[in-house]
Amino acid sequence: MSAVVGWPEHEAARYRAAGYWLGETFGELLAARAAEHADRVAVVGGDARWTYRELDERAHSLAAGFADLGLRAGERVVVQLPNVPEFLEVVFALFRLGAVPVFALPAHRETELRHVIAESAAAAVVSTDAHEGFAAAETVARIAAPTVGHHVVVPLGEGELPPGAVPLDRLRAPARELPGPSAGDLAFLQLSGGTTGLPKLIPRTHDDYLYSVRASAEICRLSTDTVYLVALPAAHNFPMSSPGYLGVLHAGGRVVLCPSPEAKTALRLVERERVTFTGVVPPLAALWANAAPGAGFDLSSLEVVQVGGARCAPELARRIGPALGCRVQQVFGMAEGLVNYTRLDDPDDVVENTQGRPISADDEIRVVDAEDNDVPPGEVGALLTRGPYTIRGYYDATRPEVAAHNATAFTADGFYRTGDLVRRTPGGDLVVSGRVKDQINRGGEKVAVEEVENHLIAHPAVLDAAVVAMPDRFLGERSCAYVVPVDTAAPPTAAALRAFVRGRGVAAVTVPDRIEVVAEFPVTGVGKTSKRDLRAAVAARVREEAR
Ligand code: OOB
Repeated sequence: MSAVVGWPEHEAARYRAAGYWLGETFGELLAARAAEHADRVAVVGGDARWTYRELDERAHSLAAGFADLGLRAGERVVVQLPNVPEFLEVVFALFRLGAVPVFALPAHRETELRHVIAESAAAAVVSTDAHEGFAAAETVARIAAPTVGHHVVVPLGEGELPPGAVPLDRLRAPARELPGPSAGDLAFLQLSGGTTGLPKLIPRTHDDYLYSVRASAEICRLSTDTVYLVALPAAHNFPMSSPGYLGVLHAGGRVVLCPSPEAKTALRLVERERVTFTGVVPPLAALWANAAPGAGFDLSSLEVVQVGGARCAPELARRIGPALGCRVQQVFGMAEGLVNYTRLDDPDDVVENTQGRPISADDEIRVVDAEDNDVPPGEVGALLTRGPYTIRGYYDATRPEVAAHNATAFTADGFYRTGDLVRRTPGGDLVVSGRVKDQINRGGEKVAVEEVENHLIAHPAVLDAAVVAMPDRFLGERSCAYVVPVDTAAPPTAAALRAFVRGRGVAAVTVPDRIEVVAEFPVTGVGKTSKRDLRAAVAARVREEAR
């Protein structure tokens, strides 16, 4: 067993023969684009505007610097950077060297950083001095495991440099030829996006990932005219490759890094840079759609706004287009691989009510029951998938606990158990209806969480709703709905919301047992609503009240 579980050779051969795996590395891709589009602007961020040539030269120079530091191909490097241009420079330098970035999110703190450093046995960490009030460099210096030989810092002027840390600028060296990786090698480790528990490491190769990037760029019709706003953290799979900034660089377009996803900051950049394309999570889409009409920004350049990463209620999907003056595309993906898109020429009904269909004709999809038998067409079941860019195992499979997890997270014939409940429409589109274990068991009566959320979001005063289980002495669990109002100054009352849901002619179990109106939801690193935190919050409230 090796650290990375690869595809069986006959499947790999099939993916090469089909033209999915082209044998190209990230470094080669950037070099090719730099040759084609040398003087076009590739990256805009902060005060920087780098052309393709500049980005390529910076990556070459930094790759030499990392090599001089003693970093070698195959070694893992935890990278925790916010949306600054140096993110791209660092990552492409590591790709070029064949060192393996491990993408921590800017929102990660000591617990998560410790975890990813240990799980990846990182040889180096690239961090900021400090960001978002988090003393990143100091924390890294304190927790760095014995394996971590190097700490490189991108100073944002917000904190101190610990002794031994090397500022990025000191690393740059004259560019030189480096052996570099092969396309079949491990390119990076992405983190799983669960809303429960610590992230797992997802090994992606140049070959498999670049296939998803090229195919996504085509589905999304990217071109040299595309101006893409990276509104979500650049370390996340969605803005990275669906089609993300890698898709945009592949197409020769322009990447604009947004320092914060907050509506004013993002929409101002859309106006200033004439952004054409971006991707957001549903809570952000709701905030932008709400803010845009009154904000006075010229959003006329905007062609497509993607929404994905978590379930987008049909009501929200309907609102985004008119509010932002753009087309909407739903994206249902996972860092483990499979990505589904509604297509840009799909009818409104499909765009609003489904999460689209896979990238590839060779993405195998199964919808199964608890015994792994296929459910009848159109019925809800657990989604299993296998294909040319979906992993066959988490990293590092030589470790017994990872191998044990792999044995349950994948079927014996290599399908990844996504944990998502879906149904397939006659047109072949997937509709995500929840997580395998995400239902409330109200004394035996099952409450479909997403159904309750849909009813609440249909109320005109509700911006977003998240329903979780709360412990109950009699029933085991009851439902608690957290609601964010459109106008925090004039929130709807719990009684009004309950009456509204009841008025929609639903079973009594569908009416939330408890409703909490809050200004905003706790979020995960990428901005998905953290149901784990909501569950913990209501459980604490219930305990308090019982005393
Ligand atoms: C994306 O990737 P991850 O790894 O952060 O999270 C994957 C999980 C999926 O298994 C699913 O549970 C959920 O996030 N999810 C969605 C969704 N998109 C992701 N659930 C419902 N509707 C959607 N549209 O989140 C990700 C990766 C690439 C592209 C887009 C999202």
